[in-house]
Amino acid sequence: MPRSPVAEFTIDRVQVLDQEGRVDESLEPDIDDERLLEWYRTMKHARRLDRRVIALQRRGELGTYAPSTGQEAAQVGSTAALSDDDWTVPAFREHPSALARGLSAQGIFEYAMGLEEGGEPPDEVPIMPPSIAVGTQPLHAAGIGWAEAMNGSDTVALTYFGDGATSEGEVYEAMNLAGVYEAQTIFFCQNNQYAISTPLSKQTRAATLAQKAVAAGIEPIQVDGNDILGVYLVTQEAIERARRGVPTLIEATTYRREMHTTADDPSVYRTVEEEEEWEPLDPILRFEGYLRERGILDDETVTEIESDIEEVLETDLEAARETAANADPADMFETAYGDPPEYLERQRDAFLDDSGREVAPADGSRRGDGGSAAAESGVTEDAERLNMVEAIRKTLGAELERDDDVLVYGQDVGVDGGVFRATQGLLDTFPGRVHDAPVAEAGIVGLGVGLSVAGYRPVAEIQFAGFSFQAFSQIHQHVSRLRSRSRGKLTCPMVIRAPYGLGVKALEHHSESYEAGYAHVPGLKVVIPATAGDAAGLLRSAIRNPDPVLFLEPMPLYRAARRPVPEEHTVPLGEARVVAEGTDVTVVTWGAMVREVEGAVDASEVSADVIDLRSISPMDAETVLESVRKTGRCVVVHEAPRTGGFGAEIAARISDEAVWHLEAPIERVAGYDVPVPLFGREEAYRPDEARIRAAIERVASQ
Ligand SMILES: Cc1ncc(C[n+]2csc(CCOP(=O)(O)OP(=O)(O)O)c2C)c(N)n1
Repeated sequence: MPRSPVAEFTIDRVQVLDQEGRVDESLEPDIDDERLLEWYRTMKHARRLDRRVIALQRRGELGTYAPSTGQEAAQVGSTAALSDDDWTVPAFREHPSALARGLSAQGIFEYAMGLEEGGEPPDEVPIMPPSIAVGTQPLHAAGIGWAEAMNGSDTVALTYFGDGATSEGEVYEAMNLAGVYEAQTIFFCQNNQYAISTPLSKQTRAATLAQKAVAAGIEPIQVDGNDILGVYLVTQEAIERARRGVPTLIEATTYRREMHTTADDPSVYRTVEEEEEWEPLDPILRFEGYLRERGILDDETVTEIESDIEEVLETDLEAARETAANADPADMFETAYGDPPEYLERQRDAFLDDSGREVAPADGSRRGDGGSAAAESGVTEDAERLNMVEAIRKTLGAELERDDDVLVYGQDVGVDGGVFRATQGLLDTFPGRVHDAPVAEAGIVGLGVGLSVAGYRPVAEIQFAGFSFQAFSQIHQHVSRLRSRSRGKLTCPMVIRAPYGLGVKALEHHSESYEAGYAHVPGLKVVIPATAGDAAGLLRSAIRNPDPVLFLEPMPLYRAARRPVPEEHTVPLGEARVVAEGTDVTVVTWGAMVREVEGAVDASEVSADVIDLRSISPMDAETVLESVRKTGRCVVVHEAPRTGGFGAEIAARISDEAVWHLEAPIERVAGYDVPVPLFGREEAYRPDEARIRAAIERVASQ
């Protein structure tokens, strides 16, 4: 039998109410009249909300809005199947679902007014704020569903996304990861036939979207998405399966009857005839037919419901207008961080006093105590001596021990102990809390958002920092912004560890140093230890920090000399370390370059302050500035390409606040502006002692 089928699949489609609103009694769910009327009311509410928002948008009062007209059954039917504790993880068109969860339209109006207030989830409803980046939020539902599975709870997470989103890799990653981790997650795809102007036929060659579940090994089902009873039924079944650790992809076929958003004109890409074909299939019409047939709806009730909705919408709109009238622009500073950098406070002060200039006090009074010559503050010689990788491993173990919410996961971190052995042995000591992950960086980071929301403190490993780019969307769009998006209600205190930098002669993409790019992501903190003690101290602080932290581990230092690392050692984020004190020049650096700089300074006759920045974001500008005010000279050394590197930011800060103290131009010793070469030319690219020494001597001699 040289060739035989190894897998076969079928996709079922469910319809309970046919196109005329006739019910298939064998499938009809048992729902009481009051509840059915409530669903109807919510659908009408959402429909009317669309009309109201579109009118207000046309008048210029509201901004861009994505209507849900035509998709009410898909959303209300699925949300109705959830319990109060279950999560919904929406995209941006899920107004009927939000109303079905008991949210008022006030938030929807506010969001359309461009106010974060509208995305702030109410305390009592487990719902994520809107997610605008297509296809990115299913990973969060996978993370929540995984967390709930680990908690042994019955809670599930249901995420909404569109047909277009199924073309995004992150949606596949989400389904695949949910399958692997037996996450209690339901993936609800509203196939409304279009992604803006792109019809389904141009989105995929697949005959159904439901079958995309098959590749991920989760359950597929298709339902007539304009049939609220069918949607309710399949969602109920999916919830039951999810509670047993079997995720489902539901494809609800429907039609977006309005424009994509208020900025869109559908007449450009579809015909009126096509729109008219869908008219009789409208979900509200069909449900109304069923309710009338059942004898629980008549013209009078419809009128009553409609006028009640008008009243409620008016009240909600007024409340939203009031929010807008009282919205404080300075609010944007309040929720970017749980533990904000002090310079953000100065930016806020400058914003508030309209001076437009944020200046630190010249006496350096805001300086942290990191700027002391006690090279590794708190490190005593009698502490256990560890190299960096041992220090990281030990700290991870200690934090797993200390806090049950800490969870370690990533590629090969379990049995293998990580490719650098940073997690070796942890799986044995903490079974169930150390997890191998599939090769899916966006997935690994995106899961962390869901895990965080569900109460965990995820410590994820990206195998090499050069592959963090695969996760950049999640880091930039969600990890760093969840706190501000939800106005502090939901946070993502995750740590993303990644081996980083040049020096181990690895393959392409294994040696990048993109700290400047990550420092450019507000809401995210970026740290780079240069010693074993700092690795332990910074990692411990990072895990306990309320904000997400990217923790970059210089590979050539992993197995450098063992240094004393005290138990329970912590190093505050945002404080530089003064490695050596001198008088003539300030050298600022971090990571593996610290060692090179020390060598260069030792080899030269120049008396230098050597500052290991340790935290790239927030950076300890005061320690740098104070030193430059003393020496009048500065050299910045980093591996990353010179242009746009973090050295430019340091030079700018010196220009802002200490330029009159300078006696020579600032020099940057950096990688060249070329892609990091393969290791055959790595030595030529990487700043070495000779280049650094020459720069220090040049600057010192001016
Ligand atoms: C990652 C990303 N790419 C592009 C966009 C711009 N965009 C907004 S909505 C949309 C189409 C989404 O289609 P679909 O997933 O079918 O959802 P629908 O809008 O139909 O609800 C696009 C391309 C975006 N928001 N995010």
